[in-house]
Amino acid sequence: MRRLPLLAALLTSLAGAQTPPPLPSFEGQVIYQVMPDRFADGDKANDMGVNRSDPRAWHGGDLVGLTARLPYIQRLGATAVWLTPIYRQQTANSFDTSPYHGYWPADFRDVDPHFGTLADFGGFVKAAHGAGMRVVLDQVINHYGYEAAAVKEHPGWFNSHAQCDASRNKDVDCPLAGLPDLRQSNPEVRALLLSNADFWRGQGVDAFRYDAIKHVEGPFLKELLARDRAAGTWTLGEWYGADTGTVADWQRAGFDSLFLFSLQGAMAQSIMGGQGLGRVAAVLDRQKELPRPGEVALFLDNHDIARFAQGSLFEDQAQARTRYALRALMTLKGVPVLWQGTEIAMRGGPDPDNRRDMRFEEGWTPAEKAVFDAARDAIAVRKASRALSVGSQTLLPVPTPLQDDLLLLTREAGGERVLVAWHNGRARKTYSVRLGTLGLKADAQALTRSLFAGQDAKLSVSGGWLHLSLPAGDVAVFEVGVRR
Ligand SMILES: [Ca+2]
Ligand SMILES: [Ca+2]
Repeated sequence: MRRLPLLAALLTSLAGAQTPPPLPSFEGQVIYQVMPDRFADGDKANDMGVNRSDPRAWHGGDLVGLTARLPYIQRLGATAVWLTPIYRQQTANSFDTSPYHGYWPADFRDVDPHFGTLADFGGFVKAAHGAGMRVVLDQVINHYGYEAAAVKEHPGWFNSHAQCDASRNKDVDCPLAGLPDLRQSNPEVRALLLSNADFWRGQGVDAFRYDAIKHVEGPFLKELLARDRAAGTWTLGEWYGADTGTVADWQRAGFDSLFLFSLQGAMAQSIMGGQGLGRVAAVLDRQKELPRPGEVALFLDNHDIARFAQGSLFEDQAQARTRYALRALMTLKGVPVLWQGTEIAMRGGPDPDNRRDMRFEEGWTPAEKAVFDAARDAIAVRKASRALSVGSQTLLPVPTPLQDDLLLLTREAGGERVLVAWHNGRARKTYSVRLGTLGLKADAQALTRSLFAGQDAKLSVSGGWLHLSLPAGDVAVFEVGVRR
């Protein structure tokens, strides 16, 4: 009788050895981030306590409104939607702020009535999948809301003051912003959180964005990630401020992806702040440290930091540089994530000003429409090119005197090659660089224009030289025959 389980185990391991399941992947996807309360109001009947003139109050957006606006997101070209949390929230305000943002959960297995119902969420998932889009749902695993009933009902689920004081890892065992801090090593908490993931997976969710992983117990996270991976659920961790080394560590620990905050900071300083491109090159140069560089989440801004466009005093300059940054983002290896409104260069300072209500075509200025058109075009160019969407990426050694203003890289997949040029100069300029200096070989190539629409950028190759004519503050992509 004891031999049967052994035989079964042997057969299972043999089957496993034959076909290891592929790792969940979002390479080639473009994610659009939505905060449902601030996106689209499709049902006035659930607008309890809504006050749109108060940036800290509920604004009325909901799942029905989001579902109705899916064609907008699809027209932009995104292939996946990330929703910030939709859980049932604490009903009270804290710090004069309502829980419109979703990060103060009271019940992890229900939808807040402001957003609609679980059936509304099911309707959204069905519509998204019907449009060929994936759904990424925000999961909170570190805390409950301040006023959640569970805090009084299950005090043993939370780290006490004494446990926080005694801890050698305060990031993990002490409250984040004073929020009731879940003790994941408590068996009941562990079981609750693991089954929460199963519950939302059961609603058809394709991927989880895990909030505040810096503050969650590591052994629990690893167990959670192993279960997600086995179920085919892609995982995206938010480690606030993560650089390449942190992303690499957590990819090795089981996350498919983390947000690369260091690239966000470098792009804000270089592109919006007008500083040299050296910071960006320094981040991209570390790509080789990543176990899975194609999965890393790349972004310009999100709901926790000031808007990318806020980096300029002038609206026209902010729009021009956001267009430049959107094009830049679409040339990089990784998974681009666009926060609602960045595609029209929405402005706004730190929370809650960065969460202004989304505006659609009927409310745009011609300049905002132009930014949207450039974003849509850049996404389309990326998706049409295997090299840009999933190809390898090689940073080229630009001569030192040019490094502030010029960043060059190649993307390559199969026989398809493109050369990407980021130009940070304040004026149009022509560059001639020896191919040998860049580590490239090439046959002569007649004048080639950038793949991005409405852009006067040109490349040619002759006599061992690469010639580039680039507009001020912009990114161009060229199909090329150059080889490394
Ligand atoms: Ca509503
Ligand atoms: Ca914690």
